[in-house]
Formats: sequence, structure tokens, C-alpha cells
Amino acid sequence: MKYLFALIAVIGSIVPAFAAAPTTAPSKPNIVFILADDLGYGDCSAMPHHAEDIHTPNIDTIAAKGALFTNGYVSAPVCSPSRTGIITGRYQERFNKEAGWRNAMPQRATTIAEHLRDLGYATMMIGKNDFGLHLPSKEDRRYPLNHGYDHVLGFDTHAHDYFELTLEIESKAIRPHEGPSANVGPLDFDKGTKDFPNGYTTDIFTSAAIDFAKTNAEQKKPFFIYLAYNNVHDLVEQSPAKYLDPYGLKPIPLYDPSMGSYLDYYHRYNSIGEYVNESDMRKYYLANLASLDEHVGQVLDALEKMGVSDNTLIVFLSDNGAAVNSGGNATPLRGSKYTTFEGGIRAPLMVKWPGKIKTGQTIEDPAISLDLLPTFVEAAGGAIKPEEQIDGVSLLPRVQGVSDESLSGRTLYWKFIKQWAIRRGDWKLVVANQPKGKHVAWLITGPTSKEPQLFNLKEDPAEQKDLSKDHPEVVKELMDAYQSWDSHNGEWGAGEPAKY
Ligand SMILES: [Ca+2]
Repeated sequence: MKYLFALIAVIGSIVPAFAAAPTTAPSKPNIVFILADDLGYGDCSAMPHHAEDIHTPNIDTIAAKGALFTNGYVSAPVCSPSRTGIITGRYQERFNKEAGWRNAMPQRATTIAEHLRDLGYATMMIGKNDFGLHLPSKEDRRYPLNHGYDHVLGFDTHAHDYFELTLEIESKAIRPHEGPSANVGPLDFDKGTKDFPNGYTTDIFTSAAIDFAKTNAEQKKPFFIYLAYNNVHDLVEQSPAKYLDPYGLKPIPLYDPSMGSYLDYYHRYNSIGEYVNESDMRKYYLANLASLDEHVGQVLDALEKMGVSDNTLIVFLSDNGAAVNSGGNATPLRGSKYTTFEGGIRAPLMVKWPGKIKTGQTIEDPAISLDLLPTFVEAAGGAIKPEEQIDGVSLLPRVQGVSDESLSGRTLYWKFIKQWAIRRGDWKLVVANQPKGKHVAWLITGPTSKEPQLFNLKEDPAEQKDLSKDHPEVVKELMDAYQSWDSHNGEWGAGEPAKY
């Protein structure tokens, strides 16, 4: 009997080996989604007509080895609502009719991370979560552990100090979490927080992404990393000396409670004024961007060294257009962050997937951040139920050349406080009603109007020539389409508390 058990044990150990060998099921690709913050359309050297002082060689390799979208959009001209659109694949206005500055995470929307985790992925959110506030509880649906992530390292607000990352500074600071942006202290780390004395967020987030990729690559488990750097968002002046030195810049002082509240410190240095002039602001921005580019390069290199680069889908995107008040440049587009002109909503977008996406493609069809959810789900071998009513479409058939179907005729919508816009084909109707507030009042370039302006983006991407008087029938068609879209907004949020 003893020998019989031994024989069974031997057979048992052989059978799985034979069973495993002939499998031909394709392995799921890893997915790394890198989101830059406030990086302008013209501030990435992969983009045509980029600003002359821009050099982003590492980011550019994603486009060179994959596809570059020259008409890549986000669904909002500011951070939080744009990110709700990204992670749900739906216009954020579906959940809240007045989504603008604010944000909401509906309970019933399935997020990118939830889809991918269900498909067998290890998931991690790193960096800026951004629901516009320092979350009161880690049990909140908006906290990444509660919407699809196995692990999280980052922060919840619009901005966080790049260097001051300890409980000690948080406890000493005067109002360390005041308002939606000013935030200082330790980073969120899974169910708790973690101190990083002498740390720098861009380094920390990069290392975390590489470590998570390595751990899962060794276990041969597909992974999804949402790597949301706070570069190049305020405080854009906060970069290590090695990035400031080439521009002859000095580091700004670190926060000290003797300066007042953390919000006082944040406002003192985050825009052109007493401490930073316009020329230096651009230089601080360029230094901050040089850091982002170098760290993106470190992630790409690490994936290569791990041997997983060929089986990894990488997407690079910015969450909104250039923040001109922080040194950003929307060249050659009109407007900036906070506007529904192209400068606020068109962003650098590139996709790389070796062997699956032809290299060196430039795609002019409009794409939007809402497309990422269905793109990732399709790449992972999943499917989205029709009742989920995703607004985005998978970009894979287009970038893989398996479909000739063009995206050029699609209709896209934007709404931001009193501004709105709609694009259908090459036509764009935009209402550039001047937003109020000291940070945004001067950001709309050219005349503003409560009346819709019509532009042909193919001939006039910089939105200079209003054709509304020449094509009243197009104005009416687009006006009707926009109003029809807006009339259904908020329906997905019905019955749910508006949480901000
Ligand atoms: Ca942003």
C-alpha cells in the first residue's frame, strides 16, 4: 500500500507537468497606464508643432514604438472630472449633471481596475488619485482599494507636496489638508500611510511601479499599473536641484509652519507673482517636466530589463491641457486648462504594444480618454456588457489595423461650468463663456462669447476663424446634439448621494 501511494504521488507530480506544457492560451498583456498631470499638448516633443524649448525623449519613444494620436482628448479641462471619465469610460456628467470642478464616484460604475482584476490582473494605483479632497476614510468607495486596486501608494487631492512626506511634518503643519489642492504629509499606502523622509514623490512612484511590475513578472501574473504622476502640476517649482541646475534655478524653500498654513505656502509659490516671474515659471515647469520624462524612461527601461516589455501595453496621456499659470504651453492650440477650447481638452496621447501595434503610426482620428477602459478590457481578453453604456470605444481595431473603420465622424462632448463644446467630424461648436475666478479669468485667449462659435478643426485647429454665420445649419445640428446629450446627463447618478 505504501508503494501504491508513492506511485500515485509520482504520477500525480508528472501529470500536471504534461498538462501544463501544451497550453497555447495567449498570455494576457501587462498594462501600464501613465498619466501626466497638466501636461500641455505642445509640451511633448513627440507632438507635431510642439513648443521649441521642449525635449521629452523618453516619453517620445512610446509614440515612436507605437501610435501617436494628434487628436487625443480628455473629457474635462481640469483634473478630477477628467479622471472620473478615464476610470469609468463614461462622461463624468452622466453621474453628475454639473460635474465641473467636482467629482463623484458612483457605486454602480465598474472601473478599469475592477474590470482588469476580474480578468485576473494584479492591480496597483500609484500617485494622484484625485477626488478633489483628502478622503475622510479609507473605507470610501473613492479610495483605490475600494474600486479595483489590490494596492495603492499615493494621495487623494489635486496636489501634494513633492518632498514633505512624513507624519511629523503633517502633525506640525498648520492645516495640512486645507482645500482641494494643498496637502502635505505621509502618502496613503494600502490601508494606512507611509512616511518617506527625504523622499521625492516622482522617485517614490517610479520605484513603486517598478517593484510591483517586478514582483508580478516573477510570478508570471499579468499586472495593471495606473501610474499617475503629480508632475507637472503645482507646485511645479518643487524639483530636485539636478533638474533645476540646468536652468540656473534655485529650489524654493520647503514648507515650514512659521510660513503660516500649508495653503498659504502653496499659494505663495504656485503662480506667477511675488516669488516667481513668468520667465522663471517656464523654466521651473521645464525642470519639472525633465524629471517626469527621465522617470518615465526609468519605468520603460525596467520593463525592458525584466523581459516583459514585449508583452506590455503602455499608454501615456495627460489629464488636461496646459496650465498656463504654471508655465505650461498649449501650442499651437487656443485656450488652456479650464477652457473647452482645444488647449484645455486636447492632450498628448500615445500607445505602445510591441508586436500588436504597428510602430511609428500617427493617427488623426479623434480619440478620447473614455476609450481607454474598453481598450484595456479588450486587450485583456474581456468584454463589456452593453447595459454598462460605455461612452468610449476600444482603440485596438484602429491601432492594430484590423478594421478600416474610421473614428473621424464620431461625436464628442465637453461641459465645464458655463462653457461647453461638441465635436462632430471636423466641426466643433464651442461656447467660451468666461469662467470666473482669479486663477482662470485670463486664460481664455481671444474674444469670449456666450454665443456658440463654430470652427473647422481640420483647417483651423487653433480655432481662430468663427464660421457660425456661414454655416447656421451646422450650428443648429450641433446645438441640438449637445442639448440632447446634456438632457440625459445625471441619469447614472440618480438616487446616489453626491459625494465630494
Ligand atoms: Ca490636471
